[in-house]
Amino acid sequence: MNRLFDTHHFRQSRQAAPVWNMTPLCADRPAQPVKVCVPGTWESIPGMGNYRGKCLYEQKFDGCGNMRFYFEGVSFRARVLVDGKELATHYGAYTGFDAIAPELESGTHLLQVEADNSWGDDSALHIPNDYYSYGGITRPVLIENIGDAYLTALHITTEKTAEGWLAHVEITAQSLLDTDANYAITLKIEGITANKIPQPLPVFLPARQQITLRHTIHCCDVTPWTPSAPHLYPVKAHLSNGSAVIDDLIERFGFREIRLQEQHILLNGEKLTLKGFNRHEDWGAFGCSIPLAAMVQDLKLMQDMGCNCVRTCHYPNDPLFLDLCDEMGMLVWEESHARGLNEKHMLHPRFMEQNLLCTREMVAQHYNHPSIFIWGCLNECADDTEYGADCYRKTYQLLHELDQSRPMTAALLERKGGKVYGDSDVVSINLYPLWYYEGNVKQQLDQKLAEIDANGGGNKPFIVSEIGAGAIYGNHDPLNESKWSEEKQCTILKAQIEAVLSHPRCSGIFLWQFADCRVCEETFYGRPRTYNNKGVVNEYRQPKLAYKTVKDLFRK
Ligand code: ADA
Repeated sequence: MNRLFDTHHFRQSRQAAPVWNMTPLCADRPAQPVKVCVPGTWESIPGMGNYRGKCLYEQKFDGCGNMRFYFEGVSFRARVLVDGKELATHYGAYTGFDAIAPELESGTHLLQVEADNSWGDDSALHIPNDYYSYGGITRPVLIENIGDAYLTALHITTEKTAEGWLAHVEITAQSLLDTDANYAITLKIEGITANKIPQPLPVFLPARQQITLRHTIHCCDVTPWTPSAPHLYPVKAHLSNGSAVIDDLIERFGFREIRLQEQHILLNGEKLTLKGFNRHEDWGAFGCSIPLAAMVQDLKLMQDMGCNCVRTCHYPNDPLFLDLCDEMGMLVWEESHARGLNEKHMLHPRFMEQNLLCTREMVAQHYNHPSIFIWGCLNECADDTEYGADCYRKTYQLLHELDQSRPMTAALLERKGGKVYGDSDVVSINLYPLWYYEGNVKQQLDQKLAEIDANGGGNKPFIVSEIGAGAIYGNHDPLNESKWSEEKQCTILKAQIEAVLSHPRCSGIFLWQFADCRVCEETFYGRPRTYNNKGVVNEYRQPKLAYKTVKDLFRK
């Protein structure tokens, strides 16, 4: 399953068989295929816990005609071949991509995927970092039959007007034909009454090209999406060639409006106070390939602690997790991939291309999730240099071009200069008083806010995007004096949360972090267990004492 709802009723779309043959492509490992489960990470396989390199995944499939293969995520470089012919390559673990095999003869064919998580000069975003870049086909794979033309995207933007709700629909169709042809698209939002029954929209598709149509539906009897009543609507599009339906695409969305008013973030006109966590996609035994039931548990634990939001630090998340957030009313800060890149990293010749590609793919693929209330990018990069600030501005600009219905922000490091406070919609700061350095949390917030106000961020909402402290699960110090004890973590978190939530200028807090996560050994030897241990649950979701501290304060 790649989504929590059917995305097609007409198109033949199935998940690839879960067991694949996988062969490590490395001179010092036996080139013997082993059976592995997809989705999954190879680090879960005994003997491959630290493998950094390439593996070849293979499976046979039956097919004929035009076939499409959709990969929700391969970590972190991918090469896709059918019957030995390369069809697609992709960089970046956290966004989906497809490969089309045109006009296959009827019969059994071979699908091969080369996944590669080795560091390299071509990689600007995946570098040794304070989280682990796992290897493998880590998210679901779909195998689909498509015709001569098919629907590639369906985006809904909802707008609240004095007369009621509007749904602005953008739908994209792609031709695989060598000649121009005429088609028609019909659209239907299930569960609403529209003031006009939508008629088929004519679409002329030039040979091998794609066309995007725009259409606005005036909707009556709408139940808006809110965190306490997360009402969702399916929208169905059909593509026909005059006589018959040839493809369909189903998406799901919610009617809701995000607006900024001076220093506040409003959801459907009501002021938001955000209380949530930063969450890495990482789970002890499964790495970044988290089973659905474990995702549900994560959300239930966070909601039990009184959270209304989660930040997908530091990359786009599995759409299944976002679907769950839509259904469970959890607000999401979704972020494009980049963490802690200094100016040298940002000067990498591929950096901007890879950063903007990931940003584009994130917005295109996750546009319809009503739970996503803000886009983030470039966590703690070099916002203090002219060149770095320019990279921020270009990324912000792209986010604005791609989506005018949501604000954007970036989690900036407290101790940096901050040339870009005036450029984002919301100003967000990561700070670690009482953990990395001593001090008074309120005073540090006041100081930072004075600097932000004096540098263009004064009339904007302000979020504490990271704050927290570490503890090793099971390590106790009843005297509450030593770092890494569960008791000390509670003391620090209590002071941090109280200071932030009582500060009149703060729209919210994202604690660092929900669960302990594995880090790369190359640069983070200083982290005990080679884990970032600032979770309030450990990597197996066993609660530390801080779980109750957060719950008491968030639920107060
Ligand atoms: C940062 C960073 C996180 C993590 C955290 C920490 O601010 O954004 O990825 O590294 O600090 O634990 O120090």
